[in-house]
Amino acid sequence: MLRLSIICIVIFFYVTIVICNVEYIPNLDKLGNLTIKYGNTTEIRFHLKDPSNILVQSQLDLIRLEQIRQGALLDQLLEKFHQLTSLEYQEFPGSCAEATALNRNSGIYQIRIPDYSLHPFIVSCDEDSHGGGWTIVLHRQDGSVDFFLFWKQYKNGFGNVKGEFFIGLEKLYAMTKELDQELIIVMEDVKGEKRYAKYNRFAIDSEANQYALKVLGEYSGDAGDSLSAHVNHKFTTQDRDNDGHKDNCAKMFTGAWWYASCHTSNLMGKYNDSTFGKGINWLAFTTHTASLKRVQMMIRPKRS
Ligand SMILES: [Ca+2]
Repeated sequence: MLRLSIICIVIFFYVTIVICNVEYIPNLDKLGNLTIKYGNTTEIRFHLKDPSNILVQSQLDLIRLEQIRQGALLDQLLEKFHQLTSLEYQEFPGSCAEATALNRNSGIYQIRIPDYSLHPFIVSCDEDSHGGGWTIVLHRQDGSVDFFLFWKQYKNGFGNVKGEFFIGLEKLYAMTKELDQELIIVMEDVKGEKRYAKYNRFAIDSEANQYALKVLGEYSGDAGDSLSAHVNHKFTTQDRDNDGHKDNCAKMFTGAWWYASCHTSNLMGKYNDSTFGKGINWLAFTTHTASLKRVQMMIRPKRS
């Protein structure tokens, strides 16, 4: 119909122009406006209201709707992509028990504690002692790392995860806050005798409460209980005195610990020092005048 109208109009003007012998220039734009010029000055415009215009319009509307739908789909895909590539949505085990669940091998793993950070951190896992699944939080074995350090180091952790290290109070707080944990301390004295002390619950408080030793469960083992005397005591370092003694126990005994006034255990004491109370002591096993050759303090989510 549109074409027919255009043809009729063009024929009409062609005949008129041939008869009248004048020049013309016809032009049809996309909106259906037909413009015809006579010579240089006269111009006539037509708007072709044809049902086919409505058809074109509806087709344009469909295309626009499809563009909106595809735009929304693209937004969804982009959001999914950002999720998959952001740390927040990546999968990491939350403990050594999870990390080693399949291969059951001791070693270095990455775990993430969301309460601590979205970024994972590396830990040393022990699958060989007392049923495995242990995250090592403290390891002493050769005196290669100086443990007579300050609050900041004890808060953040220090040392070498493949050698001697302390995991850090902030991580320890997050780990023991997130899940009920049990604690084991495995020790070896200078003669090579091995003993352990196990507690069926363990949790420390936040920095606001000086990382106090908040929860310590029932003891079992063969090393004797030399930690219960420290329950409810805050952590003390040489630069942060939170203990019950008039002086600073960390300074007096070259370590850092949940000192009362002062200690029945001193696992951050000076390596290989047999001076009274200054070495790596576990009173019920070493007394105050012998230092452990090797000690590992480890936690794992409590098994029901
Ligand atoms: Ca004090």
